Amino acid sequence: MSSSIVSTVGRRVWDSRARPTIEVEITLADGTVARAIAPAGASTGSGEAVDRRDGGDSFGGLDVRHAIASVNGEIAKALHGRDAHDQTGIDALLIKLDGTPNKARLGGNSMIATSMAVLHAAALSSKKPLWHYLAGDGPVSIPVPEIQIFGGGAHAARRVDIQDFMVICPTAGSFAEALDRTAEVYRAAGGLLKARGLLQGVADEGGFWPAFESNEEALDMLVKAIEAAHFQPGKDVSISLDVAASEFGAKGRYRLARDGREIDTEGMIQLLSGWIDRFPIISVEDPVAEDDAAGFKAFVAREGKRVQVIGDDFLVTDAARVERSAADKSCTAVLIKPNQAGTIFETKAALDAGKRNGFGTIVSARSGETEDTTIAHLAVGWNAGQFKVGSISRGERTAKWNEMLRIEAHLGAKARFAGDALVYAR
Ligand code: 2PG
Ligand code: MG
Repeated sequence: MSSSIVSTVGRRVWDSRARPTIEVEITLADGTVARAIAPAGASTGSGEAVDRRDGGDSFGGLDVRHAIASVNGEIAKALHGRDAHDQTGIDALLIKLDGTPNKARLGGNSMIATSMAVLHAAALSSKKPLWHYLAGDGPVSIPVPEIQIFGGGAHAARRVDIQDFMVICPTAGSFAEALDRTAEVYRAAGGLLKARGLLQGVADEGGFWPAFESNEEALDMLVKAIEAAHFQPGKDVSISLDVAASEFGAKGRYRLARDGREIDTEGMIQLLSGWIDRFPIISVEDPVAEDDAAGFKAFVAREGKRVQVIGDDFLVTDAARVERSAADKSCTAVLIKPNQAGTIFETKAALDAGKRNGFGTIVSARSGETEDTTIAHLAVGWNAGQFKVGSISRGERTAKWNEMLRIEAHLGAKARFAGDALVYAR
């Protein structure tokens, strides 16, 4: 068969934090060659597929030689002769081969790079762009981007507690226009920081380094930047937060180092509610820690009509967790990160579970990224409606935004911008 896999090769490449990661290259009988690279998180959920890292001295224990050996050994052997179009069968095979609940044996990193490379090979061999291969001839929408302006939390040495201060423009006419607005806000934010002597470079995902005295000062500054860019906060440009609360909270206690206090779940919810009152926030991710299901429920009950409530560390791109969360109303949206699940099949299952339950679905990059643009295609081909990649600077981020611009341009008049995916605009 022309689309059968004749070789699977793993190699070590580098991510945006100077850490080793895995690229997998698949060759098919028809000569198709396709590649994909595993990303890596920093604020990881405990339920995620785990990366296989070597430990020891080199690169702080983060080397991936063993995981690459698995790709070149048992994975290559198992995939040999398989039809690249049989994604479901190949992913099931990888899961079985690994045999652990959290993918620790082969490594989530080697598995997702392999799974994505197979998907690319199938699309290439069909001579279709990946998004088109996934969507078939059905209608597609271009997702609304949420884009970081200030990076904090684990991505900025915990300089502020909140991890992502982002803007989101559901009222833009197109993806391109949403990026235009964001770039103006980013530029204005840089100008304001410079004027105050606070410009100190960028954090892991390209957002400005948060040299603020409090979390609230960052929100204040974000609104000022939106205004300085001549946009109306809450109308042209709104705010989206990833609190990433598991990074500073557990067992119902939250330590806000920047604000110098420790609060309980109720205090955390009140703090966020106060911000939602005062700032044009329309989306909040991981408002409480991953072990605080009751806190998630309470937050949805209180704020679920005013803001989208996203589970990231809490749902870890896991279909069963999404179903549970829909049943107990603990989220209204799910972040979709392929490497949290470990295979494309499981990633899609989590997205489908979200859609079935009326959740918002946000395809997302990791804080450790590369030039790989697979997620841009997944976001369109799966009609996710929303897309999160970090900031609008640094090449590993712009690679994805720019790929989406190409897809939007290619679709021309058929490109429908999914602004209505965020019904919270207020
Ligand atoms: C997140 C991501 C991206 P990380 O928490 O949503 O911002 O971070 O990849 O470090 O988990
Ligand atoms: Mg997150």
